[in-house]
Amino acid sequence: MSFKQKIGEYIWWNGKKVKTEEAKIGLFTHSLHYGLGAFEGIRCYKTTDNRLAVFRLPEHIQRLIDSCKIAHMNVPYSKQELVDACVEVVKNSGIASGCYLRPLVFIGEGPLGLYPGKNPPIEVAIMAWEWGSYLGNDAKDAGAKIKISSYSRGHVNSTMTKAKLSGQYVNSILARIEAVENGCDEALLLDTDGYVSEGSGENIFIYRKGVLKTTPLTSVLEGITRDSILQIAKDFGIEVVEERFTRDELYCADEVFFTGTAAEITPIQEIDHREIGKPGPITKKISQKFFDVVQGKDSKYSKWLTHC
Ligand code: PPE
Repeated sequence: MSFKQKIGEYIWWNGKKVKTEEAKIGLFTHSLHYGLGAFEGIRCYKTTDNRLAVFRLPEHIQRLIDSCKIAHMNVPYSKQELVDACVEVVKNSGIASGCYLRPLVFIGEGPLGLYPGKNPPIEVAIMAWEWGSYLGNDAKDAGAKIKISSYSRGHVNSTMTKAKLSGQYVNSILARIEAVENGCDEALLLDTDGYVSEGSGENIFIYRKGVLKTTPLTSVLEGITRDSILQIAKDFGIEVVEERFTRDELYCADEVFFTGTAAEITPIQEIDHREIGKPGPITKKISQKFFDVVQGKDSKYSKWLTHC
């Protein structure tokens, strides 16, 4: 394996501590062929008191369990066991500066064919690695350049929006490739009715006429960062609404930003060659608070941190 980022030394695999470089799967792994698998992305931060804390860990594990239920995958571990396993992976990772955790539930080796059978072999692995700025440092500081994708977010009867399923990310990957090959940092997908949906791996917020707006949950992943930002904004007394909006409203917004575990808060400076501008005051205020919260600087939100 050759990675640019630092990879955690051990993974957790079906209840066991395994050296990352020794963890291998076979070519008959069902999920590798058909994409029925579920995953999470969770960040662990170094806090001001020099400890490590995982951000909203129980909420991420609950979403993983929900994803697996939607996908007919019976996870043979309890929520608490998976929470404990994530903490163990952080401790065994050898990464002291904070890391990204990737729990993955998939169907292991067995007979191929679309019907996975009544009791397919369910595998659970949790990996860790260091993940810097998702869309690059320039995008994080000055703002990302994005484009509306020619690909739509799947219809709600084809994309299970409450599930973070591996196969659903083909749509995101195609959109991301298209955006990058057109000189942008990220894609923004519309839903099948033509309304703004989400980025390939992020939820979106706009600030316009004194109101902070994000899309309703119908066509998007129920982002945990999205939920955190809604709570932080409400606590600041900012008016927030969750409603559908169109791409032209986006062009006219005063501020636009993405939220996501990997993307954290990424300001957006340009959409389809229309300038939004440098990160604005609301984006900065919310972003500052978010980074204070994840580093344990604001005790009001300490319930969101699981110390390792
Ligand atoms: N929408 C999508 C499609 C999505 O993949 C993510 C997370 C979000 C919204 C934001 O959700 P949350 O992380 O709970 O705030 N995308 C994950 C995977 C990124 C990847 O490239 O891999 C992530 O940010 O961890």
